[in-house]
Amino acid sequence: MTPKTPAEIGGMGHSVKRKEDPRFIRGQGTYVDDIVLPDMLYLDIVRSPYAHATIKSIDTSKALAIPGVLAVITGKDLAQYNLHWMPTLMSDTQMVLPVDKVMYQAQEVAAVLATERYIAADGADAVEVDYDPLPVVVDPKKALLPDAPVLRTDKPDKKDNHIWHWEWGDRAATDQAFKEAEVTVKEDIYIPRIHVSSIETCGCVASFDKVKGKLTVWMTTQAPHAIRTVFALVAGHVGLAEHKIQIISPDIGGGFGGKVPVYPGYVIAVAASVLTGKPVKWIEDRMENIQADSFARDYHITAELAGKKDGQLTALRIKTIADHGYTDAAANPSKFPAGLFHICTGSYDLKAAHVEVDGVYTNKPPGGIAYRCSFRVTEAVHAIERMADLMAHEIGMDPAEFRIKNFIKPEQFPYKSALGWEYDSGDYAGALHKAMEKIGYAELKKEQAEKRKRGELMGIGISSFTEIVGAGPSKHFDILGLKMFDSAEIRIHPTGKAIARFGTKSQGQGHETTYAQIIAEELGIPVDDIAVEEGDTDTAPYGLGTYASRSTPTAGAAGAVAARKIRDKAKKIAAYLLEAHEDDLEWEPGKFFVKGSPDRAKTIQEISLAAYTNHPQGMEAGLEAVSYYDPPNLTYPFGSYICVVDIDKGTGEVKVRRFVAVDDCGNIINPMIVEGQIHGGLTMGLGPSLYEEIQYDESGNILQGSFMNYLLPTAVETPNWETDKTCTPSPHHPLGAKGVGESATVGAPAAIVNAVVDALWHLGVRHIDIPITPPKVWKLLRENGVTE
Ligand code: MCN
Ligand code: CUM
Repeated sequence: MTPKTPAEIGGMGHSVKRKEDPRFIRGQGTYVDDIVLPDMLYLDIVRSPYAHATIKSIDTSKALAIPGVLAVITGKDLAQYNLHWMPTLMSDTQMVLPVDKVMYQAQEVAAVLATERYIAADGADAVEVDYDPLPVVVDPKKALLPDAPVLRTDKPDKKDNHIWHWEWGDRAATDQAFKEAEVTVKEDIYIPRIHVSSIETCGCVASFDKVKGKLTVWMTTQAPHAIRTVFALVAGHVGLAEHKIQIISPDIGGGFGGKVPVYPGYVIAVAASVLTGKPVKWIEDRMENIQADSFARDYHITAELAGKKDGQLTALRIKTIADHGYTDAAANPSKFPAGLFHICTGSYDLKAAHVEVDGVYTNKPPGGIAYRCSFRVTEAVHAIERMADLMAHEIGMDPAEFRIKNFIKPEQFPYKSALGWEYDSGDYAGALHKAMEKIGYAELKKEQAEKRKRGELMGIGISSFTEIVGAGPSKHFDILGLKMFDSAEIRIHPTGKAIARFGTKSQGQGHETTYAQIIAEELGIPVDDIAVEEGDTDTAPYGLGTYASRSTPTAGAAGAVAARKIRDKAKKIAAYLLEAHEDDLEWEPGKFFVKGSPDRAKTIQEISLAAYTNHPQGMEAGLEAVSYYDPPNLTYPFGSYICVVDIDKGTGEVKVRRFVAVDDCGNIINPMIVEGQIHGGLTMGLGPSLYEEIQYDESGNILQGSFMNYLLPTAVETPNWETDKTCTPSPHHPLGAKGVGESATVGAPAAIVNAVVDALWHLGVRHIDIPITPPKVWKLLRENGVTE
């Protein structure tokens, strides 16, 4: 797309350098832990060594004897104010601090308040808790057995560990299609628990001003307004009304979905500040972050695909057990307990589909956050892209040809999927062809055939994913009743400079730059003249926050709509100044001019000044607008990824030799930022594919509780990503843009697994669960006599 604005204005399509970077690269960002207030106290948390145990007693005397320790807060203290439990995003309940039992290892048990951070930590070590261990349930399938101990004894009516059953689609039509199928394939696919490892851990500074009765909380949250409302609803009975609560998300060092939930530490810090009248800081350390914060995925999927011998797919059937840990704290739109998992028909034109998911309690920390994926889409994409590959291999058809045969065709858009989604636009074959050309697919196939003769293990894997982002149309999507719109508010100052505030909150995505570009595009005001703010609930308009790659589809659209309202008013002012009729004016970036006489023009800066100094009589002064944008549909970005792997026969190590990613997110605001999003996203797709997994032993002990064994890819493991794009605008978004922040993380794992299985198919290998670690592959090679 050629930009419509010149580089000095920097509207859409310009790779404007990020306005936020000068402060970040100089170490001048303001993160929560940078906030220091006078008389600030520090909180540290006592955590449970047991995954399931009764608390017999808590002895705080030794802790309280330490000079500087001011208080030890327990569940019983919070229970006096009915703050020992809190609601989760899925209307379940979660302990802030336990009164009688703990439900997972590293759960919060008590909190120590002290004058200094290290004194608080010493205090936490000195708290003595007497536990009585209870039987532990870690396997969700065992949790469903009739003799399994019931975990949620706090719910008097709960007689098992089953949380909910959810199903979608046409069961009868799907069963019928399977009966009539010429070929079917079936596979168990486990998508393990993983952990968001943002550079900055979670934390807050809570400051309650007893005189003003106002609570200010700086916190690492992706959704400040929603948090404010939830705080007001939960703590209204202790006098915290919504206008007396200010949530500020300052700079955030990565969110990736892990900073959507409310963690107990936030609530305890707020309670401590309200009780003491002093500011209280709580910052997780790295181990607490990895062991106790909410986790992603943990989906036990059984998928079946039906089709004809010629490769035509007909139907998909999926059953899933979702391990939620001890509470359902998943970050999903309220009406969808399994998120948008029913995007699992993917990029294919299927006649019928049916999907079932059962949520289960186990003795683990809460699961169900999204790990750079809008609500279970990675799980869905992984399932369909694995199954498509399995089917192609099964019938002996090239996986690329197989996909092209089954893709939804460009002329079928808007396309209604078998599970009810209306895909907005796409050209799936276009993206796959581009990827095949870029990687040299045909030559790679030849190379693979030759290598196979020599006994070398090389695989080629494709993933042609469809993402679903931008929740959302508020008729379907809400979180605890809050409709999922988003907002923008723009004010133009008399000198033609602007401030714009949004209801979302960047965690590294570059909104200060890209939102300014959207306004520059619409009003012709240079990017440098537009200040963008987010994350302060006292100043920003109400919005639902940044996750699910929704900022561009929702708040970005709101920015364009608000800017257009301003342009409409600017046109009236220009007509007045130019003594012309409005209908005779034309717009080009940055000015209105009289049709046919380009010299008779007024720049947006001149118009801005006139809005405060010389506006028409009867018109309100000023130049500003607000938009609360409720998207008519979601956006459906897509892409085709091709991965080439070589497998070391001696060690089982998988090496990603090449990875080509062709993405399509419609019209692009900032190509450099989008490329950065894709690079980061691909690396976050690589991690879980080859390295990352959180496991528990039978007693509920976490096995990957630190970066010693929870492995993240570094620059050494990360291949050279080769990226490219196609552009299929969204027909309903004001700028034709789709979200992109999560596409690569969602799409990449299946390409990697498909490549590994492709390398090993001739040995009889049909599937490998991620992460594909060297021991897993080595075992397969050994079983097949390839290695000793
Ligand atoms: N963009 C663009 N043109 C498009 C689409 C997007 O220029 N057609 C730009 C946007 O303007 C924005 C960025 O790309 O600057 C991402 O936009 P979008 O896809 O709308 O996603 P969000 O801004 O809502 O970001 C959320 C998404 C999610 S959900 C996760 S998880 C994730 C991700 O972004 N977390 C991140 N990328 C991240 N990047 C960083 N650095 N840190 C995180 O925590
Ligand atoms: Cu999906 S993790 Mo992001 O939605 O913040």
